[in-house]
Amino acid sequence: MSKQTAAPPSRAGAEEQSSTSVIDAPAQDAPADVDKKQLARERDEVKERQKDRFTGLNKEQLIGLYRQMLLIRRFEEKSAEVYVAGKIGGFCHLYIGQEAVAVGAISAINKEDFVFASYREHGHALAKGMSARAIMAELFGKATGCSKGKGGSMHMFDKDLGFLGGHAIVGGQIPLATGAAFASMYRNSGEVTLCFFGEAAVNQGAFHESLNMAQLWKLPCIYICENNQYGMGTSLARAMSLRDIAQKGCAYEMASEFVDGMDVLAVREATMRAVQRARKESLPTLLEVRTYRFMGHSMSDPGNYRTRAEIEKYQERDPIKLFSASLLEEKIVDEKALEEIDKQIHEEVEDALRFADESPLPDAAELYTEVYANPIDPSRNRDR
Ligand SMILES: Cc1ncc(C[n+]2csc(CCOP(=O)(O)OP(=O)(O)O)c2C)c(N)n1
Ligand SMILES: [Mg+2]
Repeated sequence: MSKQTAAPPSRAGAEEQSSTSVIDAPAQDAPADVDKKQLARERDEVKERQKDRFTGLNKEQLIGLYRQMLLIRRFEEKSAEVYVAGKIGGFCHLYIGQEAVAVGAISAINKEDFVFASYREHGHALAKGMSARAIMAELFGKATGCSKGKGGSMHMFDKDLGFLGGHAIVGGQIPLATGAAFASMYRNSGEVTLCFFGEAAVNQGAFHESLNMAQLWKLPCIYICENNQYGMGTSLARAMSLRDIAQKGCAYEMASEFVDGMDVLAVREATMRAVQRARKESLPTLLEVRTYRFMGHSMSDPGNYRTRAEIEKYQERDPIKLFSASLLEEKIVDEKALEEIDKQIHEEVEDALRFADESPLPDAAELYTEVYANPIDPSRNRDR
C-alpha cells in the first residue's frame, strides 16, 4: 500500500484518485469521453454476473424485486411532474437511479427489522412496505400522509412498519440507528437495523463515533453507504481523502464490503451476508454500495457540476433496465408480462395521486401536536 499524502483542497488535487485502495472497487471518476463500446461491454458483464445470482430465488421473488424498483421509479417520475405543477411544496430529493440499493437491501430483512434513511427516502419507505398513497399524501402535506402531512418529503415515518425516518440532517440518522440496534441487543429482541446514508455523511464525526460503538458493543446494525459520488454539487473526489469508503471499516475492525449498487441481486446478497453476521454474532457491517443518481440533488438543482456524458455513462447501467434484460434473457418473464407490470404500477401511482389530491389538509389544531418544537403553546397564551 502506498503512503498517502495530505493534499490541499485545490481543484488539481481533487482530480487525482487515491492510491491507497485495498478493495477491489472500480475507479469512481467518470472520463470526459465516454467509450460506448466499453460501456456496452461493462453492461454485459454486469448482466452476466447478475444472471449467476438468480439461483435460489424463485420467479415470484425475482419479479417482486423488479416490481418494487419500477414502482419507485414511476412513483418518483410522477412526484417530479406534480412538484413542477406546484402540488408538492418544500424540498424533494429523488432516488431515481439508486432503486436497486433500497430494494436489494430491504429484501434481505424481515418486517420486524428497522430501517433508517436520509431525506432521499421515498424508495426505502416503499420497499419497507409503506403504501404509495401514504407517501404521496405526505408529499402533498395532507392529513392522510404517513406523518399526517407534517413531515413532507424528508420526514416519512411508520413505526408499525419499522420505518424510522426520513432524516434531513446529513448523517443524523446514523447515531439513531446505532441506538435502535443497541436497544435490540439490550433487550435481546432479535431485530436487525439497516441504516442508509449518503457518502457525504461519512465525513461527519457521528459516523465514526457510531461505528466505533457498534463494533465495541456488538450491535446488530448494518451501515449502508449509498455512494452516489456527489454531496449536493460537490464530487466525492473534492471532499474525501480516502475514497474507498468500505476501507474505513478497518479503522474499527468492522467487517466491510464493496457492492455494485446497480445490481439489485448483488446488493441483496451482500446484505444477506451482513444480516447473518448481525443475527448470529450480533456484529455490525459497513457496506459501501456504489451507485449514481440520475436526477439533480433535489428538484431545485440545475446540475451544472457534471456533464451529460457522465450521466449517460451511468444510465447505460440503469439498474431497472439491467434487471429486466436479465429477466427476459433467463425467460423469467416475456415482453408482455413486463408491459402488464408497467400497467399495474401506472395504475397504482395514479391511484396514489388521486388519493393525495382528494385528501383533506391537516386540521389547524394539528399544528400543536406531535411536533418537536412548540414555541407557541396556545394553553399558555390563553392565560396572558
Ligand atoms: C448536518 C448537515 N449539513 C449540511 C446539510 C445540507 N445538505 C443537505 S444534503 C447534503 C449533501 C449530502 O450528500 P450525501 O450524504 O452524499 O447524500 P445524497 O444527497 O448524495 O444522497 C448537504 C450538505 C444538512 N442537511 N445537514
Ligand atoms: Mg451522495
